[in-house]
Amino acid sequence: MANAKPAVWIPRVLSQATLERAARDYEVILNEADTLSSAEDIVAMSARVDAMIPCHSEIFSADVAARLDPRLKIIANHSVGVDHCDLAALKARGVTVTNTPDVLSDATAEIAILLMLGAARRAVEGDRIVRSGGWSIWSPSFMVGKQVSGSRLTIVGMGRVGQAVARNARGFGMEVHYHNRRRLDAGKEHGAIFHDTLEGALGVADFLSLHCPATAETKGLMNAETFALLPDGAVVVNTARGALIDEDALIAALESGKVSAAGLDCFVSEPGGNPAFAAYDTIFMLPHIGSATVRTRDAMGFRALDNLDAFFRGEVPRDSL
Ligand code: 8YV
Repeated sequence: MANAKPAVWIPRVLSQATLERAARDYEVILNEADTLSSAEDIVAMSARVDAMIPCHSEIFSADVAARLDPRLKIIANHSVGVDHCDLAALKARGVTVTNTPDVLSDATAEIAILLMLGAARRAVEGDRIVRSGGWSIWSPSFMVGKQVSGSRLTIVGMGRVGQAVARNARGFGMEVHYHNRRRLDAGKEHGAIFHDTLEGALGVADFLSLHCPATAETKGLMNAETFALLPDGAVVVNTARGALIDEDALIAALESGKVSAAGLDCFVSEPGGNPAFAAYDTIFMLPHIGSATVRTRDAMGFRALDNLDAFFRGEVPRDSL
């Protein structure tokens, strides 16, 4: 590090190991209250620091980007998703933006599998029945769900997380299909069946798992028309971004039986989620915890710090966007 340590704003409480390393190498301003920051907070802080390590919860819109103080040089995100950043506007202001790919793929894939199993095998309803003391019958026709093994799984977005989900799904004996902008190299497909159209991939999706970023093109990817393409009784899982699903259309698909269950770790509105979903035992919900393991939080924090270190050494950080 150079003599004067660069100043870094950390607006959320990251893992202990991350905070310790950050404090060793930088002048850290930490929001110990771990509260959400407004556009005004972000703009005001940009005059006090050279760098920020935000999460997906801090929004760098075009408006915020335009008002940033020129002191701020780099936003080293503690997230792989960067839909909270207007990349073009930040680039226009000369701000470097990085993310944390790879290190959260396995943890997020685990949550996708948990949601898939929980939704298919009626975990919400089962837990409620036992927990409430309301388990008064048992019958072979009681709580019958949809079998995961031997079913077809369609993955939309076959990047790092999608490939980790495919790996796990093969362990369950699922037949993996996928739709992606580009077909994977044969060495990475491991037998997964490529569909060059979303329509084709949805048509075989007994189970559907979404793993693409939220962009203008993917917003509302699953809507009334695309839900209609699924096989009857499909199970829909989303660990990517809430914006990929039209939530009213999902409710309509659950009501009609087109979708038998859903597993969601992300929602259009976060934190909080969609209150209308609470009425449905067929929706297994988690509060955006895909990457929330001790090991992965440390890895995300260290990856963000690696990017900062490279930047302040005068190098191009490996995860520059
Ligand atoms: C995180 C995420 O929970 O990386 C992402 O894009 O959505 C999640 O892994 C979050 O961003 C943590 O900062």
